[in-house]
Amino acid sequence: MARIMTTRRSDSIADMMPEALRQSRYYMKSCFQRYVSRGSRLMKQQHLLEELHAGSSDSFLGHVISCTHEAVVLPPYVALAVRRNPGVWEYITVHSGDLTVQQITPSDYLRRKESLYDDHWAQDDNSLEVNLSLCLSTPRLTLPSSIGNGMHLLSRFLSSSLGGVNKIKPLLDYLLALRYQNTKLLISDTLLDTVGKLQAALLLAQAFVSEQHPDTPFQQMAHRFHEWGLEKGWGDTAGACGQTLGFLSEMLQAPDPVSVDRFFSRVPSVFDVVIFSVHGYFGQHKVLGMPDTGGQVVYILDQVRALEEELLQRIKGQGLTFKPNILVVTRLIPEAKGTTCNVELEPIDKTRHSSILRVPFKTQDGQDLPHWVSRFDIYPYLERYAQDSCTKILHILGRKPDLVIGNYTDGNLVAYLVSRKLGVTQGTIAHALEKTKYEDSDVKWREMDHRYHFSCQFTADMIAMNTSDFIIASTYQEIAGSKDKPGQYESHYAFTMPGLCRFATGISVFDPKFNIAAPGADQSVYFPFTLKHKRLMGLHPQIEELVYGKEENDEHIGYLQDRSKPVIFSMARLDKVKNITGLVEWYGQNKRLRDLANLVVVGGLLDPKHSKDREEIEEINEMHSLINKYQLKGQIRWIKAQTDRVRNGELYRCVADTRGAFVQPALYEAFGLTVIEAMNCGLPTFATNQGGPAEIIVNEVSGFHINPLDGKEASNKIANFFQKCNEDPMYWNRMSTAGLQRIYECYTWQIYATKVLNMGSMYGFWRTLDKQEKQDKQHYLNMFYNLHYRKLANTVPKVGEQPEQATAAA
Ligand code: UDP
Ligand code: LCN
Repeated sequence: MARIMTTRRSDSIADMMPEALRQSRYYMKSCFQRYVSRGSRLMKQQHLLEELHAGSSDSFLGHVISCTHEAVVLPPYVALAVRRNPGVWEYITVHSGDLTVQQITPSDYLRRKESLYDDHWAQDDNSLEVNLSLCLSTPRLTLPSSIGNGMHLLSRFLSSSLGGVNKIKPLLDYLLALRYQNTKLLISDTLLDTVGKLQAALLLAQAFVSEQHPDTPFQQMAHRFHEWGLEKGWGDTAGACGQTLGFLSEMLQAPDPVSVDRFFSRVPSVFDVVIFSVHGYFGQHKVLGMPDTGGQVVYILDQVRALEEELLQRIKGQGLTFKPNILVVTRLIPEAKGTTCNVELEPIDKTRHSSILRVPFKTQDGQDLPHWVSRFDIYPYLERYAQDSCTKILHILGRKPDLVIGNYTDGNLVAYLVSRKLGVTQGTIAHALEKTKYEDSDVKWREMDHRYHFSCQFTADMIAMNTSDFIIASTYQEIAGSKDKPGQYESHYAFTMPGLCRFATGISVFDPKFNIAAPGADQSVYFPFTLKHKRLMGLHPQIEELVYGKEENDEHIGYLQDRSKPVIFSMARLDKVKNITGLVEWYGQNKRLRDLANLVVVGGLLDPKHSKDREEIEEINEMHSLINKYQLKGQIRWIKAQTDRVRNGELYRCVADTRGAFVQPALYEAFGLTVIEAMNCGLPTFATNQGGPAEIIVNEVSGFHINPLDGKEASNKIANFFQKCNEDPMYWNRMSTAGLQRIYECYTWQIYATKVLNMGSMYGFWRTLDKQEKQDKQHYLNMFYNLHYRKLANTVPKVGEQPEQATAAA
């Protein structure tokens, strides 16, 4: 049997194949003959592995197939899409008869794939193919391990590209343009119009501030600064000014990544931020549990608070007195169902300068669209929405925002349109990209389009990802997956929608625009159960009734017979992907677990007649049938979706009081806010190994990973934990503390806000470099928007103009 050949990243599979063939020609031939024996088809990795000869798994062929994501079989050829590392793809064809191997381009591979679905289109030389890897001077990350750390590369790249007096001119131009309304910041555009003059002024000012007491307020030095052509914004004290002046001097003299980083974290360039979360219901009360809302609403409200806090600190530190403004722009829904979603402007709780701005969708005859519209159906409204919201934003802010951030496909498309119109920095957040949620949703787009309009959605995603100056991801896996599974963004590298468009290059995860900034949980709501003085004892009678009451009604069903047992807790929307029914089934089937702990789940509605969401209705019915099937009453309490976050925070803590655990059993979770909420409360947490939680939790250190596809193993893992806690009571405490430690190190909103504002500043400068090339790419994308996307959006029926129907799957 052949050994696995050791491979380096630079080795291509095609180059190594001849040697592998020499080693095991017989096995390879029989394997490829099996692949082609059933005619043309698309084979996924699992099928490829199944048909691999049993003895070949540790051969070179076994290695190649284990890295092959999928294969297009077109006898006598088999085309393989091989992924040997996150983000690194190679496409090859193997002739099943003579075993010749050839490397092919992504475009060739996609054409072959298309021919399985729409041969006519695949053969058409003029079918629409786009290649979005257009900015050739943009540096690229090289190592898969650096993916998601774009700012790091950028500061290195900037430090090398700004070296030398001639090359520093773009930085001078950028500084000359810095202003807030009529106030010029940092340097005067009349006095310091050359690099030499700027350097001289910096030297004078540095010498001057070094003689002052570090606490001397800027106001006392302002007139001297002004004489040298230096304006406000360097710092609030002599000490702070000295540092900023020093960082800039270092950059002008011999830039290095550290001074670049430091300088851009000080530049007064971001004051007003607009965040788009279009589809709604977006509000602060009673909206969680409405169709399409969930983590995104929670995330944005917390994000805004953290950004405002950080902006206030920065502005103060810069010695300025301007007020920041953050606007969350969403849809105004006249039929607001008891929420405030029909209110135009709503201040955001716990902030001083942030508001929700709601702008209505317009019907064809210019009326406000009254109904809620599913996020899958809103494309025809977005362009007009972008125009209308842009007008409102300018009116409210009285100036252009400095940064526009989109959320989800609709928000990102609107962010593209608005930032393009205003010429400001654009940031993108996806939370979840739908393409990876639905298998083969690209090649089978036609089958799903009437329901999901993926033709619009994926096109909009490609436009926004490519126009955006930076992309904020919550985890590495969101960008580039794991060793075995491609990431959400990575799956947009090369894909095709036969009959519509071939994205020969969509987006590369090695682009330095990708950055990981993980969210946190509001620590004033989700704090450790041990902080007795902060605990909300007044809520305990309500929580007691919710969890331990015996009454069964529309709010809760089931009851807990033995309250001495610890509680296994889970909370999520009642979607299939959240797999709450899976957890109930695992629990039902595991007697040991049932003996050790009670189960409390919060989610959805309890009566299928009260729900309008197809998926939720199915899940509600499934919950009832599982409770009956496994006779769970006495051991389970199922509580309907809870919208009071403050009480939910106390609920997590009350579960911790029972020395219980939180379980997040999702089939896939993009990030998983509940995971960090539970960990913030000191509740040991078991979470899915599919998606973000796998990264949040270090398995067996700060919590546990569970495989949602192996309920038996998962439920045994949970049972083992409770058994171990019985044997060693300190074990529970150790896991609780380790979870908290992980949160404080990596998952706080403060860390997030610092990173995001640094991105706003650094990418804001970056977009001014190599302007011509970037503009060319923008023009290409604008044309794509105009000629392609718009046509697609116009074909989507304006369902919002008819009465509301049951929503598509979430
Ligand atoms: N949530 C809630 N009540 C519920 C279910 C969920 O308040 O009945 C909150 C939960 O605390 C979390 C958010 O909704 O803050 C869900 O975010 P997550 O990332 O877990 O999932 P998503 O719904 O975004 O997919
Ligand atoms: C959307 C999701 O599906 C969750 O996984 C995330 O936690 C949430 O947004 C916030 O990012």
